[in-house]
Amino acid sequence: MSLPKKKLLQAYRQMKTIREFEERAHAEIMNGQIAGFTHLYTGQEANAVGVCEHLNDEDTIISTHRGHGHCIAKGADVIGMMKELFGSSEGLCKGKGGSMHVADIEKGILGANGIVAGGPPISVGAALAARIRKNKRVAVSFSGDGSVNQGTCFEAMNLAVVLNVPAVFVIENNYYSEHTNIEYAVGCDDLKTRTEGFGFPVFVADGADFFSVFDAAGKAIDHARAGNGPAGVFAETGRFHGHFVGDPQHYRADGELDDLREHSCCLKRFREKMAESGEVSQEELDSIDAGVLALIEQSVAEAKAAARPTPEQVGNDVYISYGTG
Ligand SMILES: Cc1ncc(C[n+]2csc(CCOP(=O)(O)OP(=O)(O)O)c2C)c(N)n1
Ligand SMILES: [Mg+2]
Repeated sequence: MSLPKKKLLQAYRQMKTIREFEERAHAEIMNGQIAGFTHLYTGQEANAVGVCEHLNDEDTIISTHRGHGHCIAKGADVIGMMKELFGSSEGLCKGKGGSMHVADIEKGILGANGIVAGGPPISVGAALAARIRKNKRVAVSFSGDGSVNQGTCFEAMNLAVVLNVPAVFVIENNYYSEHTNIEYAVGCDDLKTRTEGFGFPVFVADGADFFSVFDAAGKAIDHARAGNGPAGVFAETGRFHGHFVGDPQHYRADGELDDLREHSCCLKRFREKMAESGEVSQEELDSIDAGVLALIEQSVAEAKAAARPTPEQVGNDVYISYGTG
């Protein structure tokens, strides 16, 4: 598949930004600088970017507890996000969201979501709004292999077909729900066919390969945007950290993490493809790396210096007033 060079550079920059954001967030959490419960997306970057590169600001995404990557890929401001993780009142959600509730409505980011399979029903609502308004928007939900056993996921998929709405269900199979392997937790070993049983097409991707996800997501999103109803993307990928930061990961096989980082790294794969095709030089990618590292450094410096919420602000932006009229 050939893509304009600008698009290739953008895709690599986005994946690298997510990787460095996550690795730095990990370091800052371990240093005690970031409080709260955090789930890192490292290793799964190609999924978020391969999907979001097809979307515009008006399209919506709804994310998961592992949501930083989805938000960055959809265009969330990286400095605002780092401030949010640091609990600053200058953060994207004024410090009230934190890692698991980053949102930016202007960018179509309806929010990360701590409820497993809480996203798919919300995306069906957003897709229904798009269908009624005839605005050609699509509503994407990201969710994991653990979400596909939840009733809310089944109900959302069925309703999306019944209502014929432009919802795209992106399922990221990283083989684990918390510490439980998919082999144990999912009774059916063909999730693509099981999901297609709801009545919409599902496109399978190699979740460590940007081009594979971009291709599958393009087909699903085109299908939904054209008014043909929902579609799905099923991508297999590995997470390079534990379920949450601090997870000792005793459930992993010996060498599993090294193997993932060696053979399932989307950045390495992207570089290898570019070396083969010659479309982008390694030096150009090195220069993106340097720019991303500088941005992440700046985001942490600004987040550390940024204002913290005052006691007076505790109740602000918590409730919406609909007025009395
Ligand atoms: C409804 C609900 N049940 C249980 C949990 C606890 N929980 C948090 S993450 C998680 C596993 C999710 O696995 P998966 O959907 O595969 O996403 P991943 O963590 O692998 O990204 C569980 C069970 C929850 N947050 N919400
Ligand atoms: Mg999982």
